[in-house]
Amino acid sequence: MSDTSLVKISDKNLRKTFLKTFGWNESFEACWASLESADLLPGRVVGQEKTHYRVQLSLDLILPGTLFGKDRQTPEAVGSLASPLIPAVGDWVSVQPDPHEMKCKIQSVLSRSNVVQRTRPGRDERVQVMAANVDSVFIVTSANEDFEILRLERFVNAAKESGAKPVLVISKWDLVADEEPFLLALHKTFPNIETHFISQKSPQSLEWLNTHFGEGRTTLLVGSSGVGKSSLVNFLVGQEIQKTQETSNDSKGRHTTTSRDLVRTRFDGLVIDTPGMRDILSNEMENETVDFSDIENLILSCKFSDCGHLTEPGCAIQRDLKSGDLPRARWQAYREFLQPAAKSKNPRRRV
Ligand SMILES: Nc1nc2c(ncn2[C@@H]2O[C@H](COP(=O)(O)OP(=O)(O)OP(=O)(O)O)[C@@H](O)[C@H]2O)c(=O)[nH]1
Ligand SMILES: [Mg+2]
Ligand SMILES: [Zn+2]
Repeated sequence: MSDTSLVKISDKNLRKTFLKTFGWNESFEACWASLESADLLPGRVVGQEKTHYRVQLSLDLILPGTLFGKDRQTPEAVGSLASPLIPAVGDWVSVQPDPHEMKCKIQSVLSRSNVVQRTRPGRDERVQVMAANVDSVFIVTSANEDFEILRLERFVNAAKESGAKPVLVISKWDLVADEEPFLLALHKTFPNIETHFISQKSPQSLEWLNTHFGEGRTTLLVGSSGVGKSSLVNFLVGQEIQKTQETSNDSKGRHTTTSRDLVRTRFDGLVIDTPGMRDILSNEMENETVDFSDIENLILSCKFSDCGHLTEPGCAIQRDLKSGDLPRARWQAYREFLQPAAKSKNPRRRV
């Protein structure tokens, strides 16, 4: 870490500006006050890809963050709501910066104001936190075959359950020949949900975004792959920071975005881009290549940090495989994911 970065993150005024800009509020402040925080700094998790985190520590400093040190401790939860042990994007965390290695260690997760989560249907009903401390959720769907009212309803309900405000964003409006069926269906099912029709080709259709974002407000984008979430993020930031890509026509689909990223918009406020997700009720076939957080979280509770998950005592994977809580197929998929070169009769599907 350069000396200037160190000065910046320890400067009180700069810290204040950073915190305000990134959505810090009184309840985080209260939570922070309860911490023994002499050598810790508050940061917001702005990136998550599997167990790799990126933590924003000042307006212009983001450090890679690890969950635990050699002692493999999971971070401590502070406060009550959800008492998270595993941070998600959007979480406020306390970190110990490591100036030599240019990284930081996540020590604790501050009490969340809310979480948006998805459910894996099945007998164990696993839930997976998509993002924490979210004010609104843009449910993005393109005005083509992706448009499906029942699915949108599930997203709207998940947003409502989280306490965040759902906003329907119907994208690629430039491709629509007949607007009527979309308008009718939306009006019938979601008369009270804020709805916007956007096209990246029409600046007018994007004007409402000027007023949506206020300082520190966090908006999460969800929706299928290829509906234009990252294109929207690029517009909001005013720069091509996220890769976007034409979706393939071979019905296999593919994810252009593979991580969850929180960035600051040029309208103030923050936006979280996510990998495409067709449904909030995930079925096992979807997103397997990009999201194994259920397994990674499980591995954290194996007794030994170098557990091979075969015959070691205290292995959480073996335990859950035995009980059936972890389906064998999913474990297999995870192992194939780690060794993509391994030949498999059933190549992993990319959705
Ligand atoms: N015609 C039209 N195309 C658009 C619009 N917005 C985005 N696209 C195109 O749609 C394709 C997919 O856009 P992305 O922004 O990568 O989609 P995404 O939702 O981020 O996809 P994932 O990262 O895979 O989840 C790109 O080729 C974009 O240029 C729009 O308003 N109109
Ligand atoms: Mg994307
Ligand atoms: Zn194990």
